[in-house]
Amino acid sequence: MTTWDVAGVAEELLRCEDERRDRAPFTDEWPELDLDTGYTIQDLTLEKRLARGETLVGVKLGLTSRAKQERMNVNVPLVAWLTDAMVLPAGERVPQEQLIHPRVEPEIVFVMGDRLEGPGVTAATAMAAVSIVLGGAEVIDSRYRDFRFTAGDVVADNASSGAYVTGPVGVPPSELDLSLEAVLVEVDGQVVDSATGAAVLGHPGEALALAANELARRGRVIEPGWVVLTGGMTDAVPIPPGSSVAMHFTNLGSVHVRGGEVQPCP
Ligand code: OOG
Ligand code: MG
Repeated sequence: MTTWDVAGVAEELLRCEDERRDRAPFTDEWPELDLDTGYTIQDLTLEKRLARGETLVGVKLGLTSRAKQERMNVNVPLVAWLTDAMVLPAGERVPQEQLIHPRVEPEIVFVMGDRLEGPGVTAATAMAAVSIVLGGAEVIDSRYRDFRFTAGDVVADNASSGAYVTGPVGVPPSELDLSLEAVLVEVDGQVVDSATGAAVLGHPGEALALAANELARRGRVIEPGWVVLTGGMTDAVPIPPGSSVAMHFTNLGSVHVRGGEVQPCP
């Protein structure tokens, strides 16, 4: 008999985050924790983040590329929340003292100009609401040991949110073909992976449309000024203390992420 319920899982996930403690996925004990239940838990954790003073700044997509879906063994794109506490200013080290086992992935990032309300949003209508496009890097940090989870677990865990960095170059969407926008992932000076925007559901605008339509189901809209991370274009790479990762985009500049200071886990 499981003793978990949505409120208990929401609390435990935030406690793990605060204490830098990983754990087994809840579905080991509560297999009924499906996508819908995961979203209910995710919304509860957002309420708790807001109640402790964080501000909602946007949304992130997860598992929008085949590279990510195959690696994480979850075959459905996800939507999760971004708050101001997740902003990592360019040039700052990964806050290792707050994280369990951070990994970094390259993402195409939108800043919204107009409100975007689903359902029925297409990639074209979604892109028309974007003000600027940026290169970015997301530092993900699952609360599940070894990043092992089902779709319900990872949705509940706010899609492994940790921190995100945005790049130095903002371009209006009309000036770029985002399917062809490429990124090279470099770890300590060695290229380890590459992709183009087409890796993200064919075009990152599809991810934005998906987010708007999914949020409509939850009674929410994408607001002007929000940041949208469209999902890792490649598999994520670990960023241990002392390492550095660079994401070099064709037109969106380079985003550098430096590993944190050595911090033994408690
Ligand atoms: C889930 C988070 C996914 C992305 O961009 O695909 C995500 C994970 O990989 O732990 O942020
Ligand atoms: Mg991501």
